[in-house]
Amino acid sequence: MSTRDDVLSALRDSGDAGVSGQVVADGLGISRVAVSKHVAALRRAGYEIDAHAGHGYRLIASPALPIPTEVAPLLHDPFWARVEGAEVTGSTNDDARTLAEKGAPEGTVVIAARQTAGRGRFGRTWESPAGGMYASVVLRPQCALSELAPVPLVIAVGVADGLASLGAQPQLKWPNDVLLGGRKVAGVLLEMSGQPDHAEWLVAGIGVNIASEGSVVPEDAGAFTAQLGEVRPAEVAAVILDSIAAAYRQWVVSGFSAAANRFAELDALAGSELAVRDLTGAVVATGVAAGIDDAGRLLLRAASGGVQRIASGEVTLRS
Ligand code: BT5
Repeated sequence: MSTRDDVLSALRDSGDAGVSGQVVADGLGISRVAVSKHVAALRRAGYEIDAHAGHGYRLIASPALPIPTEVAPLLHDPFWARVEGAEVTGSTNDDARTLAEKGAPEGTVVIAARQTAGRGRFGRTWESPAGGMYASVVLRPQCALSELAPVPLVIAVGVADGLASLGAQPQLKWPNDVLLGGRKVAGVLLEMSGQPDHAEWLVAGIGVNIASEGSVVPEDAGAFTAQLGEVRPAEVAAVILDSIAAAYRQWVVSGFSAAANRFAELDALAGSELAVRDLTGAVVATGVAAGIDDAGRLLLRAASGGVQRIASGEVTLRS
């Protein structure tokens, strides 16, 4: 926690009674001027804070955004080592990669409520308007790079489980899409570094569209609707992150089978006629989707009855 988080906690803890700048300063071992600078920064970040001579500071309202200061206190899983981020950043994946390269521990998360350079896979754009959840998690599994193939699916299962626990009915589209009402509500971007026999770090980036007061949802995309007063966007983000931690831990401890079973339950493609394309858009395989294998590859049953295992590619339904 940063000093700013500590100042915010002191304001939260004091409730309606408020707390004087001097008491906060003494409690944190900083000057009153430093407290007033942190209060000014919190106001710039959207916190409404009253200041009255005699009463000190009083927290009136918090921003309804999935930003670090709002999400961090709602995370329950001990997996989370450190919560970083800002209201807006270029790409949380870039920020998390920088932290990972500097040695940030597993369980470090960077979160923002808007991105100016959000990325999808293969350099595609991830639209990241205000109010969505944009998070990147540093992972350090003790394994070879070749064992990481199922991880995007594990993370997607975590996102789907989080949405399901909030009452939504998500589906999964191989390899990394989470759908609500047939539309993409979330995507997962995995980036990594290491030697063939040893993964040094992984950064799992997760973008989730959240529809709430003041948020924007990209056209044609799915969105989880967070009603203010019922479930706040910061809570949606915290539930999804905790659920990702649980899915990841299960993979580390027991392997892919639990996530694979869950993937099969939520599989939006099973039984559909598919075309798989490579990056140039050329069709490289067609057939009927028959689930995934124990390495997370898509199984495609051809008209001849043979089954092909697809490790990567873009999948579209054939009309
Ligand atoms: C993904 O790529 O689905 C991975 C998205 C990962 C985004 C997160 S946000 C936090 C972290 N920081 C980053 O910079 N990135 C990660 P892909 O499978 O390549 O899908 C990209 C495609 O999804 C685009 O080409 C669009 O067609 C579509 N798309 C873009 N933005 C979208 C959105 N907000 N909602 C739904 N679909 C979107």
